[in-house]
Amino acid sequence: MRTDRFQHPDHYLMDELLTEEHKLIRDTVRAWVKKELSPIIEDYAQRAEFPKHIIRGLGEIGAFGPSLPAEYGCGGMDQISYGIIMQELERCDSGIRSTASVQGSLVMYPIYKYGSEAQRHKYLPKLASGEMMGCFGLTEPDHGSNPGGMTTNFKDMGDHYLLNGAKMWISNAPFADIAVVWAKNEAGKIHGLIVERGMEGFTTPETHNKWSLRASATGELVFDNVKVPKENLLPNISGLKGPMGCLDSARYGIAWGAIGAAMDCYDSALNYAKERIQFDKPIAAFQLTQKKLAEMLTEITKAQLLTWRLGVLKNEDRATTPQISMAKRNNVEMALHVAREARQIHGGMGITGEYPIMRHMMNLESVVTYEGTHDIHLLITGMDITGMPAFR
Ligand code: TGC
Ligand code: FAD
Repeated sequence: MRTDRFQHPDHYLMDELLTEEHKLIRDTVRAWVKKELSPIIEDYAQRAEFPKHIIRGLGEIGAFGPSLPAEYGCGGMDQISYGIIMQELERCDSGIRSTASVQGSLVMYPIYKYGSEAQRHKYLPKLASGEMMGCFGLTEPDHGSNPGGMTTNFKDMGDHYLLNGAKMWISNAPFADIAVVWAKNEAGKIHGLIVERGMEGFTTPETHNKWSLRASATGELVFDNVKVPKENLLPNISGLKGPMGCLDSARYGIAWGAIGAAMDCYDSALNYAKERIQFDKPIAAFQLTQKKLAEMLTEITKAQLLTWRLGVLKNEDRATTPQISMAKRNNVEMALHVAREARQIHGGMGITGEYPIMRHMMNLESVVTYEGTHDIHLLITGMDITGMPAFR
């Protein structure tokens, strides 16, 4: 791996919209990434291994639940700071951003938003520091885009609940200490349960042979008559709006994160194009290379502006699900396109681990599918425009 000399493109002077605190957060996370992650990420991705030793460092830089309140050991930051942290992590690797966004938006957020005071105090400080890691179980083998059809279920046994079923494609599952699991009660109503590693009948087999998100651990959650204590039910939510509310927060983070991956591809392509000589000239001097670079920068800039405005609305608690969908969908597609163009500029070198391009491109093939596929987000926008759901 080459020395990480990343500099972000800022064609529309977006930095002027950031506060001094935002810039400090960005510089701190970027410096940490350059020192601790950039030198090792390619090797871990090639070996399809999550670098577990970085978890405490992620906690120290405030990557876990940055916008949750300080009284639970969290950062108490605004939503733009959260976005910036996700952007800096995904600039290095989508799998690392995944680990942080699952922990913050999909595990800590529901415990904070829907949990009891006792659950908040028990779990949030340890999750914020990385002493404890979590995962989020919504998707099932037969229910991905349609999570409302889930069959994982629990029965009230008087002094405990009995949980049965299986979840699939779960980020962080193989090493998580706890899982926030969405399951139906006997009345068919969806609830959230906190399942702890070590509970009898609970296993987390790892998913192997992924070509994407290789530096992130993915697995299943299998529940075979798991006795879950009653105090582990999230008391303040029922229905699909519980998990969907968490997804709004995670999808918002992905919208920022995808720009990070795109910026890294652009930065690498620009540097390569200036250095690579063909026909006695740097390839950056050819019009066709300039077209690629100019279009990459244009799309990144448009995504930066879209996401900035979304962050402002999120800070004001006014960002809607369709607005978040539009940004997630647009930015991930944009990043995939930028990665493909960057791969071409790098020629044959673009397929090697010497450059981050192929890793970003393969990662983004998961990002475009998880947290709602590209087409599901289009349908969410379509429903918003017309008032007519076209999901079924
Ligand atoms: P629908 O009838 O539209 O809604 C059912 C109930 O849910 C409410 N709701 C929301 N509430 C809050 N926020 C949202 N974003 C919400 N979306 C829906 C809705 O108001 C309703 O509430 P109520 O009280 O009226 O019952 O639901 P539907 O069954 O028609 O499905 C709609 C659809 C397809 C849009 C939705 O289910 C969907 O978005 N599907 C995609 C599934 C998805 O995104 N899965 C993600 C799994 S987690 C993951 O991928 C983590 S990857 C992490 C990483 O590594 O980074
Ligand atoms: P399907 O729902 O089967 O979709 C297949 C295709 O059909 C897609 O193109 C889709 O757009 C299309 N389609 C489906 N319904 C419609 C429709 N109504 N109209 C038009 N087209 C439609 N889930 C979790 O719960 N927790 C996690 O931590 C998690 N991490 C993940 C990590 C990775 C690496 C991956 C790949 C996935 C992860 N997921 C997780 C699951 C992810 O959210 C699902 O893969 C995603 O929601 C899509 O579900 P599916 O794969 O079953 O595809």
